[in-house]
Amino acid sequence: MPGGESFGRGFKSRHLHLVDKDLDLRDKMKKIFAVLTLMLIFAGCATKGKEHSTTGVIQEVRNGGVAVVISHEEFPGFMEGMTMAFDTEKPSLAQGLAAGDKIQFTISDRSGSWRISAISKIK
Ligand SMILES: [Cu+2]
Repeated sequence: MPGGESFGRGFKSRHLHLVDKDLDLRDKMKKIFAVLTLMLIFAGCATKGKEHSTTGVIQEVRNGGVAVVISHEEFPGFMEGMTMAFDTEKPSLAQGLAAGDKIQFTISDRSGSWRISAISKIK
């Protein structure tokens, strides 16, 4: 039937159009995902929340406690485990601490930079 054929063609071309749009959208999503991934890599540490605590091992105490390099466990929902340097709010916080010490510590957001606000030895 002629009517049926034209209905069939119409449906087919409309269907192909939808598939094209899907591919286009998937392509855009891939690009957006790639950009987001790069942003996360460059950001390194996200800045959500005001305080995070975890445990770690001191690798180095720098400048009499101005900064401490810590091999830290994950900050749940904030930062994966890694070795990195943290500034302290005050050098006295790191008093008595040395490389190899196991610690529990807290970092606090101080106008955009994360600093150690509490740190103590654990066994
Ligand atoms: Cu880190």
